[in-house]
Amino acid sequence: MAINRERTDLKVSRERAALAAVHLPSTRVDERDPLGELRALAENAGATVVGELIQRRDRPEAGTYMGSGKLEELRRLCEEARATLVIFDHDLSPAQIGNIERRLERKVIDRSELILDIFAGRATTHEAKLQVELAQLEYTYPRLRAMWDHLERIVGVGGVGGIGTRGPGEQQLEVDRRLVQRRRTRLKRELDAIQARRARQVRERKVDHVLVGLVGYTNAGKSTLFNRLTEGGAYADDRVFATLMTRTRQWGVGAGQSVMLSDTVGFVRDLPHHLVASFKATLEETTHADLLLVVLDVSDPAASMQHETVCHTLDTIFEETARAEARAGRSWSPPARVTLLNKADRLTDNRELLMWQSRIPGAIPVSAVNPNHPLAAEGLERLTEAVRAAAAGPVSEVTLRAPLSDAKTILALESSGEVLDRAYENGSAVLRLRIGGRRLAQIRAGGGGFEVVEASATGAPESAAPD
Ligand SMILES: Nc1nc2c(ncn2[C@@H]2O[C@H](COP(=O)(O)OP(=O)(O)OP(=O)(O)O)[C@@H](O)[C@H]2O)c(=O)[nH]1
Ligand SMILES: [Mg+2]
Repeated sequence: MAINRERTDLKVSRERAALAAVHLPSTRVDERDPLGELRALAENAGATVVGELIQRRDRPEAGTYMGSGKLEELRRLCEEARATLVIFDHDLSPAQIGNIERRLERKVIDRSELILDIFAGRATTHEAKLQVELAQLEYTYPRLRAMWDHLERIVGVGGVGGIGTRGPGEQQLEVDRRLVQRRRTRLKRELDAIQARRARQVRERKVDHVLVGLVGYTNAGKSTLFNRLTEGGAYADDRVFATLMTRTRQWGVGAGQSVMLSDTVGFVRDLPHHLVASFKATLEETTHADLLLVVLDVSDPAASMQHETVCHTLDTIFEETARAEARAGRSWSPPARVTLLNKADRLTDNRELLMWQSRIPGAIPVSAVNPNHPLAAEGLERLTEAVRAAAAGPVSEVTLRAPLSDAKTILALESSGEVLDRAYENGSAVLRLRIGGRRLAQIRAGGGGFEVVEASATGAPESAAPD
């Protein structure tokens, strides 16, 4: 990409960073450690945090967000701590960044730029890299003009000199703008193709698989749970955003049933809307899921805020999906949710768990690293049980006839449902069963040759009918 200027080099690694925040009355943070999340993000991006400063205000200062006296204090702090970079815990307009940089005489980035930098460092697949590049372009592009004005004033234009109203900066801006537009169009087209392919794959997979998604705040323990449940190899690490792309693996939930479990990218507070859009493909599978496991780190002091962020983001995505599906004339209903109270092993007693369970009915305490911990005991069994029930679909009573020669089908039927009656006639087994509709459809899709003799008064399970 041929856009080269200092402001677009927003790499955070190896910088000495000072953290700054303005807290407005509406700001929601963990009071015990208000800069904890930003610190974790900065460190994950590779910076060394050398100083922190917070200002409380009723409203932001128009030009600089932070008040002028506090900015002076921040400048002194940066000098003493030899900070090379200042990271603000909220988003700033390009003009505000320009003004603050001039006051502090060092590079200033905002929360979105930091998150983009982390995403860029973690993206490993082709799709993830394209998404990051697109998100960076979309965030940077509207800022170009303001950045150029700013740069011309503080550094001149890279050796060319920036005098006059239509200086080289202005021409360069035009070139950049066209380059950015063209690149953006190309990226979008390529991503659309990848996403259409993915949507097709998801629909195909859905025919004979139950899809279960792990979602939750970054660092909640999704990948650790994913690994434990699937014995798969997803990357788990104490770094935020360790997982940038969805991974899917088969998870055997007992009684001959399995579901497809997906690990997803973690949520963060205040993810800017265009970023949500850019990363929606990563969350796309969650809208097709039959069931979502919402993983919550109950040992985190900010658990409440994290839970709200996750629920709010999911609701937003699902509202958009519902509208889009309705426009396309397809019927769609959002996946059911089960909340997992993870890292229960870190709690000292069950008071917090009880609080969460009264707040979220059906929430299950678990521990991904220590499943037998007393506060999480049997959590994973309860989870597996709940998933198996959801996977089997609504239970009803049916009478089925299957040839005795098809032992595999008979075994699958008997182990998946509750046998109420069993009879043998003319080389066939006639079974009266209570069984989940989806499970029945699955056995049929797996080649099971049986015929439905009689369905209960509520009718045959709908999804048992061949598609
Ligand atoms: N004590 C304890 N630590 C856990 C538990 N589950 C996960 N962890 C730790 O929490 C950290 C984050 O776990 P991950 O599984 O990478 O979290 P994630 O939700 O996948 O994070 P992102 O991919 O960044 O969204 C790791 O250091 C895990 O070892 C748990 O039940 N108990
Ligand atoms: Mg992960």
